[in-house]
Amino acid sequence: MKIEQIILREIRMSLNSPFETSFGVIQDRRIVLVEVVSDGISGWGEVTTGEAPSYNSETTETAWHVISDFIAPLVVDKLLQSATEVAPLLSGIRGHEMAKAGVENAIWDIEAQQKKMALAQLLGGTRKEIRCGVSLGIRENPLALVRAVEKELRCGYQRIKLKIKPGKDMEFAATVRKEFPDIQLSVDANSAYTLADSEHLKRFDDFGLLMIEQPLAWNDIYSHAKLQAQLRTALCLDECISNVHHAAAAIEQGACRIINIKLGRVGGHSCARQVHDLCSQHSIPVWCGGMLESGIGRAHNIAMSTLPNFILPGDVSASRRYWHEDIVEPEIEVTPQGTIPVPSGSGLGFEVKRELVERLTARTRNWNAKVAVAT
Ligand code: OSB
Ligand code: MG
Repeated sequence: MKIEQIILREIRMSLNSPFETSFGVIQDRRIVLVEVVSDGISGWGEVTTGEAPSYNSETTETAWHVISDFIAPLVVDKLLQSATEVAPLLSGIRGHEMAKAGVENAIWDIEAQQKKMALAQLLGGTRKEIRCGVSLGIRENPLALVRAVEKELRCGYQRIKLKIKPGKDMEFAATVRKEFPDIQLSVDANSAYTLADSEHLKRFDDFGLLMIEQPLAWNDIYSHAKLQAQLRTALCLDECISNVHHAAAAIEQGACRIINIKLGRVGGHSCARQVHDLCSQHSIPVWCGGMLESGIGRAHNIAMSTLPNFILPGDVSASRRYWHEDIVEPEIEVTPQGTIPVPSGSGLGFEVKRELVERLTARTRNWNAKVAVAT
């Protein structure tokens, strides 16, 4: 496939309600969308950066810069046999995984459409439906959290994850567990603790949690290994894993028993599949994390979650939990059993609502392949 055109757009979307994590409150999203055109086919990718460098080091603005000044010029006009060639092509650009993933994933969408296959099938996915959980932001008090959990359980979600931070942790988890003794429950601290808190964190062992996600620093696998050795509850790494070498180190050191895979954090479908396969070989279950994506990022998450080792329910939930109106149709819906049926149409299996995207667009940039001039 010849990469004929790359169109970068920043869209503005406001979440239905603010989402609070240990690093802050998220409300107004600035999302970079990547459209790549080859042989008249458009493929779409989403850059999953936050607006601030609080989850990892990337931001909407750094992704715009790195795609504009380094990635797009390298990719436009290239003749590729497969989307697997994109990661090696970009390997000279250090880091910036989310920026890279936005572009690589758009090219995966094109390849699937060219082969008239669902993206899930092209990736080697085996599931016809994926299992869904929800991630609940920090609430004012435990009672408000219990009400939120109740609502999600009524919708059928199979696992509830509670965001926590120091001071809004034990009492919240204890109250939810007491109210719902049998549900699959986990907590996510987004790096809000240190090893000095290990006595405190051990108290989570009383709550029968499925996992504790990323309690310690975003780039510190070593300390997670020290903590895991002191806990009965499984640790799950999120922020720490941005490539397959990180996953190998974490597994060998015993830093976690579960890994959350996010397409953006690891740089796209190629790397996500490598991490998936490595975890599979070591009997480490994986699940798909979320970054408050629009429908485009969500559709990529659904495709990835069909790989066989995505055993645990992911943070991939219905469009309506996030947005008044999503940018894909049909919007992503969850069954009363807490699953999403995997679409069978070619590529992502969802249509992008172009008019809506245009209306939400705050800025755009365009790269075109050189046109051959007849002499
Ligand atoms: O750590 O999983 C996380 C949102 C923003 C940044 C980090 C995380 C999250 C979530 C939300 O938990 C998951 C979702 O998209 O619903
Ligand atoms: Mg997380």
